[in-house]
Amino acid sequence: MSKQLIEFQDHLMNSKRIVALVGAGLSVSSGLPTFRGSQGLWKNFNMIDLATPDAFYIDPGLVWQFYSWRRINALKAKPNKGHLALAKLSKLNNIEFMTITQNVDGLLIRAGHPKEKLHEIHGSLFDLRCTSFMCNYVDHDNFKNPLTKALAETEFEYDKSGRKRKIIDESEVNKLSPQFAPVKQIPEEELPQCPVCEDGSLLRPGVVWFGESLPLQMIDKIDNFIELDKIDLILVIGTSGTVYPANSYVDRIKLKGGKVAIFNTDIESEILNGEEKDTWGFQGDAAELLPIALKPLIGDI
Ligand code: BJW
Repeated sequence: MSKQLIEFQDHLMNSKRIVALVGAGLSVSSGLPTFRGSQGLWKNFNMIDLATPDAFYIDPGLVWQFYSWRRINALKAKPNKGHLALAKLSKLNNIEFMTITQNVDGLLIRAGHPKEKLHEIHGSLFDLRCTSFMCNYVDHDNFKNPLTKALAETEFEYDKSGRKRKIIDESEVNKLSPQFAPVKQIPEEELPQCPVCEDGSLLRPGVVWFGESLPLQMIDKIDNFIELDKIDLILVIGTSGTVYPANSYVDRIKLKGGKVAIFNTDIESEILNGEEKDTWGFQGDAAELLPIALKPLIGDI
């Protein structure tokens, strides 16, 4: 057992208040891609570019096909051992615990993580919201597939003449010519519509895009938990830490004397060498690392 793991587990056993901050890396071994880096591609598009209000405004049909594909993949995926380890940690009675997840895939809930200790700060793939400013219609936990007839078959490619071709392997996408039309055009009336608005406004995925506000009540709950008393430990799992406000929690907790444990396939060498104060780094697949690191508290998975 490494010196870092021994030190971490010693601190873990003595921690009374713990926060887990989760990102896309936790769901990689369940088969879901991350946003940044070589994995973050859907057909010919960069996933980050599609997860924006501008992209939806310009071409809601394209963005709905992207989210439809994500919904199908998330439903097909199974929670991995990392999700299960975290869910088990969240159910211990002798610690105060909260998970802040940036993931919208619902896998932690499906792993048995109690909803009241889980904060999905970027929303959920399975919530749909009305786009009308005047309407606050939200459809929670909608697992229907396809959402409309036009959104069926997001696994197909369409060429310029409208012929479809099934992609067998996602790696094929990179071999397509730049001219290849990657998705079909869908008129707005064939996309999910609000059942409440009389003019049938568009529904949109219930996720938080760049420049949009996070759910304020949820952010308040997180702030209260962090400010109430010192957090002994924050587990930073599979996130690049590039997005605010998620990335601010680590420094806030550290400033108040909390320690940090990072689980990621890509970790700076200073952290791995134990040169960063109050920070441990565990490099590899979070799904494999978490059950090992948390074992003294949660036992076997
Ligand atoms: C593994 C692994 C394995 C791989 N095991 N690890 C300047 C201009 C405009 C805006 C801003 C600005 N400066 C700051 C802002 C704010 C902006 C922001 O942060 N921008 C930065 C990019 C600069 N933030 C916002 O706009 C947010 N809103 C906001 O701040 O409103 C104000 C407000 C705050 C608080 C209260 C009220 C109001 C909104 C941000 C919304 C982000 N949305 C997205 C899309 C969500 C929907 C969807 O899923 O489609 O969220 S973008 C995308 O990034 C997604 C993710 O949740 C998020 C974080 O990504 P994550 O999870 O870290 O994934 P990756 O791919 O980046 O990293 C994966 C990691 O896993 C890597 O490190 C790998 O190494 C690792 N890994 N395999 C372990 N097996």
